[in-house]
Amino acid sequence: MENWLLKRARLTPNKIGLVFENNNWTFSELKMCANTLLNQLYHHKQSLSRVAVLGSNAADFYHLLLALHLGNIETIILNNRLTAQEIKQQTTIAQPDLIIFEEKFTEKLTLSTTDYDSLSLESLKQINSDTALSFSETTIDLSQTTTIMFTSGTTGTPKAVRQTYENHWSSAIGSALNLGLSQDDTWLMTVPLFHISGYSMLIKGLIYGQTVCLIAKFNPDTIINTLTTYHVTHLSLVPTMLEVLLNNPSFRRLGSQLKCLLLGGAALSIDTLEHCIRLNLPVIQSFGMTETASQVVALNHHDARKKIGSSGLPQLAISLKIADTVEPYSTGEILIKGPNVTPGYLNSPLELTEDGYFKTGDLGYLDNEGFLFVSGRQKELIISGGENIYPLEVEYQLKQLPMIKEAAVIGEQDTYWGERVVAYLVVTDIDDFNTDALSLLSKKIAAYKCPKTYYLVKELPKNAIGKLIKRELPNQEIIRLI
Ligand code: S0N
Ligand code: AMP
Ligand code: MG
Ligand code: MG
Ligand code: MG
Repeated sequence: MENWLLKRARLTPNKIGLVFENNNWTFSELKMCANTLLNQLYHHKQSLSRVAVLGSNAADFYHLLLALHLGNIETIILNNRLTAQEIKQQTTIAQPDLIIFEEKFTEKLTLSTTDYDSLSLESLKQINSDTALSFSETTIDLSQTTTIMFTSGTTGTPKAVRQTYENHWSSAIGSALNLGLSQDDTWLMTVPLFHISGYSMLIKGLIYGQTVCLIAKFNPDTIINTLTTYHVTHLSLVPTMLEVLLNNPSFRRLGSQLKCLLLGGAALSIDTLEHCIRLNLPVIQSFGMTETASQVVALNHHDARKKIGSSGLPQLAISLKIADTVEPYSTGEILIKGPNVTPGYLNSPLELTEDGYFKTGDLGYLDNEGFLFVSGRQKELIISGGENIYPLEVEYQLKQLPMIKEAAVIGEQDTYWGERVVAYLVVTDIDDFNTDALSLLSKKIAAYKCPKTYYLVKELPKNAIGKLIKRELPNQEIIRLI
């Protein structure tokens, strides 16, 4: 297959491919930007097979991702909310040949600079590349890994998910078959480019030939302005973003003009769904993961009323079943097989059933018509505002802090975040406990992982053999609240 950017620039050169802050780029211009950057990159280093990038939702970073796609260079896309320590851990796992970062993130690389060749995007753009280095016109081998994204691991060590061209291709085609496709569709991107929720839109832009309106930071006013100025038809959101937008009267009015409000990354509350249906908002609830290159199950908005709470039907190429049951309404682990599923992690084996299904770690059931209802999780995971947090990682870091003897972290239901991270702590001296120590945590782990509330307790609930019983934590007597 021909490289998607090259092919797209040939098919629809004059169509707008990207809009960002009052500027726009046709697909032909996007190809030129990517070509220039790739040339500059090769002037910096001749041989590159894997590059890590740390950037934000901005045109230059979008161009960089396209350049790496054009050069067929495996791209590790780092979450820019992580701390220097977490980035160090991930680069150690993924071993890039080079790290390219936006200058505003320089301090996040202080721990990695000595180990890796790194270059800011700003200085990359300054490299004199008058002499064009020839790089062969790339064709795509579908089985090849093109992107790597980290997802939280149950053991506290993040897992590096490999995403092949085939994963992205199947995801884009499967999604189009479900959601429909028209030449005039315009997708607004306010989810991060570093998550598959955002990056999958960049890929869809190339494959479908659609315009992507990129937004630097989630903000209702910017979203509303963009919706009106650019005739946006599609908008991807996590539930927290939808909650914010629903409080805005202009959005409640404008949203019904959209074709698709794609919701993913976490469960949406039934109340919110019903509210959307009353407002005639075209909400499409979906289920997907980094490991499946975005949504693999989606609920058509025509079925939304009939199947309230369901994530919908699997895409055409996706086989989905519930572990250990064939009975409808029987709950078990959600198992998935199909071309969207990652071939594996860089640093740990992919958990598959004997018949080759990917074990999602999520719980759910199918109704009598095969609609999926996600009902919980087997894996110990908290999802706050669409970001994943593994309690073990937070507990480990808390226990490293002075005066903390024991720590247990759980998610509490929250109307805004979906789940909010809270910690129960046993400290050495409750009266003298210095809360300043807790602020050290945000140097270790991303701020979104840090507990929003701390409960100081005398002891943690344990069973006879000393194992923590997390479900009993909310019943513990709270001595002090921070
Ligand atoms: C919800 C967001 C936008 C909140 O961020 P915001 O408002 O920009 O916050 P800041 O101003 O940066 O910070 C303010 C304070 O809030 C804390 N904070 C920020 N985010 C969180 C969070 N998630 N949880 C808890 N706290 C948070 C900051 O730390 C700061 O605190 P202080 O002041 O103490 O420093 C933002 O979180 C966001 O962008 N979330 C979305 C992430 C996302 O896209 N997740 C999806 C991941 N999953 C997938 O990609 C697979 C599914 C999928 O593909 C998909 C998903 C959605 C839609 C479509 C699809 C698809 O299938 O295509
Ligand atoms: P990530 O690894 O960041 O891509 O997050 C994927 C996880 O988000 C899944 O394994 C689920 O736990 C959760 N998730 C995604 N979609 C839904 C949904 N519709 N309902 C409930 N949880 C979801
Ligand atoms: Mg550096
Ligand atoms: Mg995950
Ligand atoms: Mg985020």
